[in-house]
Amino acid sequence: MTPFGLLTVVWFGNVAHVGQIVTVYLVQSIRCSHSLTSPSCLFCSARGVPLSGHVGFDSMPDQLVNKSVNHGFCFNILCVGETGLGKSTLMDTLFNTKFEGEPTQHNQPGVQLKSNTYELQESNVRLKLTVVNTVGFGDQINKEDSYKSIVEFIDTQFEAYLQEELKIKRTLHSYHDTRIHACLYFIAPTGHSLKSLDLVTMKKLDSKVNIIPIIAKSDAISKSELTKFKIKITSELVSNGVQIYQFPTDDETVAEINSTMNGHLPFAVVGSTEEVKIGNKMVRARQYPWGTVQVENENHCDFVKLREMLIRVNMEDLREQTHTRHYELYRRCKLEEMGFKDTDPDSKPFSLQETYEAKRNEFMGELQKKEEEMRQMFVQRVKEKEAELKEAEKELHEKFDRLKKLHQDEKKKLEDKKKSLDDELNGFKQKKTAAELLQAQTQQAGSSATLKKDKERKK
Ligand SMILES: Nc1nc2c(ncn2[C@@H]2O[C@H](COP(=O)(O)OP(=O)(O)OP(=O)(O)O)[C@@H](O)[C@H]2O)c(=O)[nH]1
Ligand SMILES: [Mg+2]
Repeated sequence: MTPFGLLTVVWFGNVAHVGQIVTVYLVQSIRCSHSLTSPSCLFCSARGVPLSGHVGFDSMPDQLVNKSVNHGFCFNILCVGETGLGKSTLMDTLFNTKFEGEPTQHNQPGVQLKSNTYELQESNVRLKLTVVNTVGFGDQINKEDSYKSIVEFIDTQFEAYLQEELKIKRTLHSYHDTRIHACLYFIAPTGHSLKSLDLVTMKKLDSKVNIIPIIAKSDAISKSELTKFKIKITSELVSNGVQIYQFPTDDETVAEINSTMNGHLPFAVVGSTEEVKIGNKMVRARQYPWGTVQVENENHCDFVKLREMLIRVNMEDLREQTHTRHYELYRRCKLEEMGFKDTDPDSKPFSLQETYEAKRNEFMGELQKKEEEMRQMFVQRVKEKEAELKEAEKELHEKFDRLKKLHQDEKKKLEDKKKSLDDELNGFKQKKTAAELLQAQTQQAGSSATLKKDKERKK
């Protein structure tokens, strides 16, 4: 236990946020519970030294506030809701300005996300506000995939932040953080129940973003219907396991107002940029033939509650929740997907170096396995080709032998024929010679007989 027994701790939040979100979250008193010094206890092991005078580190909160004010803040709101539900009007009303934006046509082929960033300044505080709109949401006949582009958009912003974090040279202090801090989900003032599209979309988004459901154009519902509608929506969200953002109640300065406001969700809002004179004051209102709805009158709608909760009380918590809950989940899943882990199978701490080496070994092992497989496949192919070639060679040899034999037979036949023809020719030649001899003898006999006859005649 520290000599003081009581230690005041100023909690700054996540280190990755320092320089970016630098607000003092909590000044809390922590009492160390160990009666004897425990070496593992941070507070027991820290040696307490009594100060004999004012040193000045109690100005740390002021230093942080000054630094963050100089740096400025950023806040990103995603407005999800069907076309024409009053998203742009509500944004204009919330920030008391006129953001540009044209009404959307109902003939969009799919849902697109359109983002606009504005630099706002109030007193000496600068706010970089990004408003993202879901263009064409709920306009398609088949709305099955409507949530996909929203989920993709949110993940893309997380991925961009993760990539920045993983860089060797990080510039997170000047990085424009585009992660969505609050999702205003606009519910149509049907007075019935939530549409399937609303339930599916909210369910898909609840682990990625802080959802604040609001009933849009709530001047269209009567007071008694509105109470029932709110109860119905809340019970449907609970029964479908949709986690909406709860205003935090752990900080006692805002615990009471936040817990009361949690009971008012979903806020029933009315938006208008039109100013009407009520009494001697100009107020923002919507005028109808039967009366006027004042936007900032808490008896008329919950607009003021929404503004209080979203901008004045919980803006920082929304930013913190985005970083510590939603981004952390995305980051964890992504790193696990990439093979990083904090502990080994025996639950022993596993350093980044070890993870890298394990991953490298795994990769090298896989590479070797692939190489071996390829080698085996190559050998197999060569063997197959060799066998094919041998078979072809054998067939060729057989064909050659067959042809050779055929040729020899043919040759023998021809030789036999030649021999018989030669014999025939010889026989013919002998016969011819004999015939010629006979003919010569006959002629000789004939001429000697003629000569004898001529001699006898002369005689
Ligand atoms: N009754 C009523 N009408 C409203 C309210 N807010 C806005 N409107 C009207 O609804 C119409 C559409 O408002 P927008 O703010 O353009 O709606 P949006 O959701 O931005 O529309 P897209 O951007 O086209 O999707 C306008 O005529 C607004 O005056 C409201 O709270 N109550
Ligand atoms: Mg709009």
